[in-house]
Amino acid sequence: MALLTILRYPDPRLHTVAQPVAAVDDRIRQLVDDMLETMYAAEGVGLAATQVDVHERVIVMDTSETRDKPLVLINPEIVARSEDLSVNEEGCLSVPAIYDKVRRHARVAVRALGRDGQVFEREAAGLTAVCIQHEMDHLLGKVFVEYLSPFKRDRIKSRLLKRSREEKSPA
Ligand code: K1U
Ligand code: ZN
Repeated sequence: MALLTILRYPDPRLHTVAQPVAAVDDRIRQLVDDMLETMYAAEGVGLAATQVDVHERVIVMDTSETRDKPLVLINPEIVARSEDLSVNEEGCLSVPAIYDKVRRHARVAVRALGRDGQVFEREAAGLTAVCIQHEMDHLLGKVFVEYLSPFKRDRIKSRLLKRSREEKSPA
C-alpha cells in the first residue's frame, strides 16, 4: 500500500474528465487500496481518482462513524435523484481548510462496480448522498468551489496560492 499525493486547487489537473475503467484488474485493485489508505490518512470521507492525478472513474468513500465501512465505486452512474434538494456544508481534501454550503439532491441511487468487479446499486441520503455527488463531480473535472460565487472562488484561489507559496519558502 502507498500514500498518494492529493492535488490541490487550483491545480489545472483537477479539471480533467476521467475515463471509464476498462477492467477491474490488479492495477485498479492496487489503486483502490492506495486511495483508501490516502483517504483515511487525510481524515476524509471520500476521494476521487482525479484528486490523485489518475483520470479513471474510481471513487472511494467511508462515511461511517467507525471508519471501517469502505465503499468503492468504479464506473459509477447516478440512476435516480430525489426532486427535493438539501443544502450542506462541504469540504474537500483538494481545497484544504475551506468549507462552504452547496445545494444538491437530498437522495440519490448509484450503480457501480465494486472492488470485486461485480455490479451493485445503492440508495443514499445524508452525508453519503452529498459525498457521492461531490466525488462524481471530481470525475467530471468539477471542484465544489465552482458552485460558489466568482467572488468567493477567486478569494479561495488567492488564499490557497498564497498558502502554497508560503509552504514552498517559509519566511
Ligand atoms: O476531497 C474530497 O472529495 C473528500 C471530501 C468529501 C466530502 C465531505 C463532506 C461533504 C462533501 C464531500 C472530504 O472528506 S472533506 C473533509 C471531511 O472529512 C468532511 C468535511 C465536511 C463534513 C464532513 C466531513
Ligand atoms: Zn473533493
